[in-house]
Amino acid sequence: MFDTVLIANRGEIALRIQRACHGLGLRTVAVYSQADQDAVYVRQADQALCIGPAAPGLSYLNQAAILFAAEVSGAQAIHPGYGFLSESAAFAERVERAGLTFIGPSAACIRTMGDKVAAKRAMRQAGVPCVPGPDGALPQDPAAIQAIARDIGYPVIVKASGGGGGRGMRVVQEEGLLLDALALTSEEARRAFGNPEVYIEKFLLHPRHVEIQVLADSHGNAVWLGSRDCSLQRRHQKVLEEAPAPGIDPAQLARVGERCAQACRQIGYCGVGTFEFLFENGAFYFIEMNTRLQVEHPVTEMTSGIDIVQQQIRVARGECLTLTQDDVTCQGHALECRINAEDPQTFAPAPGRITGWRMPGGFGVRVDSHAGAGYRVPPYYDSMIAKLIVHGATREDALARMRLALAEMSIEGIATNLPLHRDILLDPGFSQGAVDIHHLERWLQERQTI
Ligand code: MV4
Repeated sequence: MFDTVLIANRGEIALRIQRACHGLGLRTVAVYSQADQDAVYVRQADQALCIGPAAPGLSYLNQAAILFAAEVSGAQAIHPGYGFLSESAAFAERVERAGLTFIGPSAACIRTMGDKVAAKRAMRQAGVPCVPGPDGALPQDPAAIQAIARDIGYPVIVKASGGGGGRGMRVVQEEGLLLDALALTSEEARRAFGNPEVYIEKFLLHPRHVEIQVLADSHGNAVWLGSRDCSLQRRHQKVLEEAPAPGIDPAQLARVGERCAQACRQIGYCGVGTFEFLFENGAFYFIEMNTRLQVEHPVTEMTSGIDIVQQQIRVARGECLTLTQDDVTCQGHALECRINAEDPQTFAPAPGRITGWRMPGGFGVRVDSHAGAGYRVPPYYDSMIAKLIVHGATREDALARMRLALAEMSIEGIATNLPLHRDILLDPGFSQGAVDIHHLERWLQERQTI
């Protein structure tokens, strides 16, 4: 049991986690780099320790420095947030070995899900529907490999087992290109991830990215908290997310959600997690599981009424889930715009000092941000400076609320993608709902040429 949590992250999520801790009566220890010493969550923490210079490798990724900070501050638990060390099985293991609580699943679960072949095998065994393709090692014999791909049907996609999130993939259109693509992807994967293993799947041409949020305790209980649609992305960076995924039969969603919860029970998963699916022609295909709290968790909080971060901390303390699946309902619709310090045309990062900051508000409007007037956006990290989240009774209500909130919101001194979000909210295609993963890039292309 712990009463002090070290927050091994920065930015909006460090503040979000700190609020959850304080809400539970827990003390917080902020660790920060020299670039973040004036941040609001550092000032509001019960204790704060500098762990190194701005470069992430020397601070937020510096495992020894973070463990030392836990030791000197007396923190008994470490929350990794997202990114940085959140999906490092090695770090989770070191935290456990030091006698501390890693606020996340076991190192073993992180390791299994980090290996995409092992993850797919585990999920298929648990009855989660997967993309067609083998989930074991590929045979040595080139002819046998070609037979597998022929069986799946072209185009196929070659993915690195150590990849994920869009890294280490190659689409293959015809048999003549298969073996070279496998060799190339494997060699790249060996260099990038230290793991040359690759696998083959059917390449889906126009899927949506639909994910399911789960929450599990250490006593074998697990619930799913609804769906999110994250199809609106550019170069594997999500831009706008929503809950629930529009236009999907609730009964079908419930069947898949229950399979996800059952899979958690089967593998002894504890904490929050996300099952990523491709959704095409009315069918779900599992691709990856994220074993961390995600950026877009607030849309699920708004539709479920559940504080996901507090729940995550409570199950890490060994508490039993107090909610059953029947307690979980989805009310209305939520949208989240990721507000980045970047050029709205070129997407180039635009760090610098914020001189003006006016946030929207009112019923059904939420802003998760650590920034404000006078804040200097450092150039060393992710460019996201705020998340604007709205909730409405219907998707149409949420869209209307988001348009007004975006009109109210103003950030001066740096470039942001606010104009991009305002334009997206005027796109009839997006407003209609259920766009595929290529929609945003297609729309940006068309907008360019007009
Ligand atoms: C795919 C796919 C089509 N077919 N797998 C990209 C990120 C990684 N999580 C998996 N990705 C994809 N896997 C099969 N079998 C298309 C993508 C993909 C994608 C997926 C989700 C969100 C955006 C995407 C953008 C391009 C490609």
